[in-house]
Amino acid sequence: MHVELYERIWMWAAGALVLVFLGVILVTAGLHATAPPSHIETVDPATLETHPEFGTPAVTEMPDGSVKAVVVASMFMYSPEPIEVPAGRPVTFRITSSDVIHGFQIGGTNANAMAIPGYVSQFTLTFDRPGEYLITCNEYCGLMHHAMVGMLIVTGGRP
Ligand SMILES: [Cu+2]
Repeated sequence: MHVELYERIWMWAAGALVLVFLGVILVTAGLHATAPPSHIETVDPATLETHPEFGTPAVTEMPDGSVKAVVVASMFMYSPEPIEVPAGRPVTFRITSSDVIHGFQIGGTNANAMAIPGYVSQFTLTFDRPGEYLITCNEYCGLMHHAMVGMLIVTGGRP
């Protein structure tokens, strides 16, 4: 079978691109720059208000010195607001939604999770620098989606 030279070049180029994209995924996953969603943990969104953890979303300090931030996303806000965490210590975010799917993206970081009713999204992040970080919803969730923002305040450490 005869394949034209230019067609052959494009075929090899397309194949090379696929390999490059796969390589990028593997490298970023291996270096922890990106990671797939944490684990499968369910929570009943109908009884969220009486849930021992998500009933009173808050930031708590764990005995080992790490920090746990429990967050509930709902139309069109995040609770608690603002979320206040210390710098230089691992913060484990545990996020769910009480109504529809929301996004939870922390500007200036690689933190980007979905808040899905019935499921708990979890990831751990250490903030090196104190300051204010804007949290935005990046999943269309209703008429006021564009106004759904939250504030993350990182305190202490060196500026
Ligand atoms: Cu939204």
